[in-house]
Amino acid sequence: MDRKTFLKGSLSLGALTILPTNSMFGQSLNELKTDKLTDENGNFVLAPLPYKFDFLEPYMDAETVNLHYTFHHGGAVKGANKDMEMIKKALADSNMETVDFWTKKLSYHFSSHALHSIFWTNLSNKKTDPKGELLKRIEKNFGSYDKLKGYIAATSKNVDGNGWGILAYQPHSDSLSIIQCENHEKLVQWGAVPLLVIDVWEHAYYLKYKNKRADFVDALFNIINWENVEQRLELAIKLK
Ligand code: MN3
Repeated sequence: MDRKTFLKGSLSLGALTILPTNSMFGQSLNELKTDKLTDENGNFVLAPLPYKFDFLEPYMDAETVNLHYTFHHGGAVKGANKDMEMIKKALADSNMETVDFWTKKLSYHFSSHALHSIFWTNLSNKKTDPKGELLKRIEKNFGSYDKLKGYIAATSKNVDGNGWGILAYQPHSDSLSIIQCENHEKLVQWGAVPLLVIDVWEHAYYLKYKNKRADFVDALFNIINWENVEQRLELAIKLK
């Protein structure tokens, strides 16, 4: 297969991430029980936010959620669609240098879309704690829930510039691990399935927390939806 054929084939691959069933977030599920990132034509779509803008108050204020979802996540979706269009056009013109340019942009925009789609469902308006299989694995892989909290909080707070702290399932070792991500697409570990993603871009907290990223990360532990994380883990194990 030459490179052009390969790229054309890969355009239809929506790297879908998983979303659980039987939750309040069920409306964003598609028939594959994945996060809904694309429509039936393969265009990227912004799924409805699974709650109202003020749902996460007071830890995440309504204005931040509105701007974050509408313009940052929404902007990534628009960007990814444009990138895809430009790649198709450049392929049709056999202009591979231009393909490279837009592919890089697509990596950034698509990764933003995928991570934000998980992020919204990872949050809730009530405090939960990990239990069941998730808690068992947290204790096995990190020692305790408190230790995991410390690790993922530090990883998130210490991102250079904008990025994410991520709790992921590693199918190769059947274990949980913590990944630090810069921007949306750097330091990626192929194969890892993100279960919990913590957005530490300034747009996620600056209106309310100003320059206090650490306070924002600590506050997030009041609204993490551990049930969603557990459902994502169960599905990741099943799909292994
Ligand atoms: Mn963000």
